[in-house]
Amino acid sequence: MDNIDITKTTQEYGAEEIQVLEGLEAVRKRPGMYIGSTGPRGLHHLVYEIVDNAIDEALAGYCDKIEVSILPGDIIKVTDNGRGIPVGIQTQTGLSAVTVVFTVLHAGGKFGGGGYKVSGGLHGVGASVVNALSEWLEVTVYDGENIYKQRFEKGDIVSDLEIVGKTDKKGTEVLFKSDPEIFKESTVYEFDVLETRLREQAFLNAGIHIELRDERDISNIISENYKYEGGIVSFVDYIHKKKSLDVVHEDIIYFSTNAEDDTSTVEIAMQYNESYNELILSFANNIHTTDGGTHEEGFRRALTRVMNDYARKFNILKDNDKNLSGEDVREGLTAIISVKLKEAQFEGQTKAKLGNTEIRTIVDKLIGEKLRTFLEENPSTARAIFDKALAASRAREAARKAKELVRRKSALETASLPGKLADCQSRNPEETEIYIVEGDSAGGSAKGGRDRRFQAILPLWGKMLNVEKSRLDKVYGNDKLMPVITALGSGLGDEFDISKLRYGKVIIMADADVDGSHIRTLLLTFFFRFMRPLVSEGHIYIAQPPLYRITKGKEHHYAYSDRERDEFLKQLEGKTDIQRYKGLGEMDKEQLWETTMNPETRTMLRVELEDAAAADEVFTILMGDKVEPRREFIEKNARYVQNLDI
Ligand code: TTJ
Repeated sequence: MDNIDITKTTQEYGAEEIQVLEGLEAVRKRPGMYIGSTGPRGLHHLVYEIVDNAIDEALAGYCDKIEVSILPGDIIKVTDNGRGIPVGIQTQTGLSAVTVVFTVLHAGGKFGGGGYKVSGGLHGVGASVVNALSEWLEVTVYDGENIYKQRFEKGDIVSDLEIVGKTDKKGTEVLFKSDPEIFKESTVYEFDVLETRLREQAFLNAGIHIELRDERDISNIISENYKYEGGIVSFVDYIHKKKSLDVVHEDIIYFSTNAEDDTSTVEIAMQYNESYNELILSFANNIHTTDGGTHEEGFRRALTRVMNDYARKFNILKDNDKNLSGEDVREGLTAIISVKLKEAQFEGQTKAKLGNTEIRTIVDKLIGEKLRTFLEENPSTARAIFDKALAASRAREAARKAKELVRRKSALETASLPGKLADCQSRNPEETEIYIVEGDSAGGSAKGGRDRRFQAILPLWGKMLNVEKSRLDKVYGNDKLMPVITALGSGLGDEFDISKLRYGKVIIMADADVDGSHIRTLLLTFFFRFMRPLVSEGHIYIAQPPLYRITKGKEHHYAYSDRERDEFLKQLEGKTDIQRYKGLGEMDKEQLWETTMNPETRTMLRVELEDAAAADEVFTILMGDKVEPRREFIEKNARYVQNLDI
């Protein structure tokens, strides 16, 4: 980020000349390489890239207010009250820093000034990428004297940086329109998506004021403000209030440290709630590290160690008691880990895992020293936390016994695979698939229609389990989930072992109705909580059965949405017959194969971790004990809940 590559810029340009910069051309050719996708995620990413620059200015101590507005036409405006991007001409390039920031890849970062640049979106690619992918972009700099302005189109300079007026203000304003030629799917911004991210940034950078405005409907301008003096402590509090979870102890525990050589800072906030779920959100340089990494590893390791040492020292665990497990001490824990470091290394396919090994030791040491002291100085809080962990430990022991009981029972019944499973012939997970099907009649069609060489069918029956209120011990022995667990073969929770997975693709096939979404939500929540690698490594799919069959004479078509149906109806003039499928059971085996199961012709949705997390959240709110949040959620999400109908 720090070295500005000027080799690809042309040294001279005139106001009228449209300049094509090689670097930015590459961005337009392969946008996905720079922003991940050209779908909605990439579209929103443009905003984060710009905002990150303003956050850096705030972290440097020169700006305390950032405003993000969605204007009519989905034009984005980002303003800060910082020093303003330097307007002076750089000797190396002969260009103003403003121009360099928007036209040279990986510019940004330092133009003198101390501190280190910490923020940067997932891809941390800089403002020039946003410029390249915008139909047009205008930057305005207020330097306390003059107002400077420059305009670009698709990354090309269309006007020089010019003085357009006088001012006594300081700051930077960027206005851009995402290019519909790049974002073919849509250039419409979603307020809620921006809100989540900007609020998160406000939590991670205590005291920064971010305002988000939606001015697209001028008769209904929406404005929200995010400013948290408490930083990540407020983040934990917000999560617990939003999910209306009761807390085990009132005080939110907070630790922070600065590395001796000043190359990194670590902050941790944590609090236990009465649920059975753990939520550890980790960040490196304000980027959500969804795949964890060294900061999370250090935290988990130290937490387990400190809790056990303390429990031994104060005789909470007796001599012949077993140690508390990692799962025990994290049950009901919400923790935010935020590290900021000079040279972050991001690893893995998605670059969402922190790799810096020194961070593991720093976090371990921080928790090792400060949590121990905290527990010793706050005995009543410690008591409450240990009661929770001991209850978790007992439940885990009960789960182990229940599991053994199930094992022994199934050993007696000789066949250990569930009775209703129609297994496939292949034993090679590279090619095998299991369809989890709700309902016996659909199960029948699926069994008849499948390719038995590599497709297995598991019909589900039995009572729905409320996973939200269940620990592992209830899952073992649940008649709806047990067949799924035994069929997949890869275990649960801490013992989950993906190498034992019997099918490479786990496909949920349910009706497009109320019961169908119920079972989908249940299964996704279950996989998310107890078999998370199955989700994160992309093994879970959702089958897409058609909604309609349209027949005209001997010709027939399947439509998977109302829009597709209407298109077919337009195409096929004359007398047509429409059949609406209310459920999978209405399709015969040939139809089910052709439309939904044949790998050559079917479409499936691959579930991403975010989808499963969303299902999990829906579950928490809708199945939890509290009435008020449930009502609120239903009012806010009426459309979604109509389909869900829990
Ligand atoms: C760099 O060091 C000298 C003084 O100015 C510093 C700087 O670049 N500040 C700065 C950049 N403040 N705000 C920005 C900025 C704001 C937005 C909204 C977008 C971009 C690309 C930069």
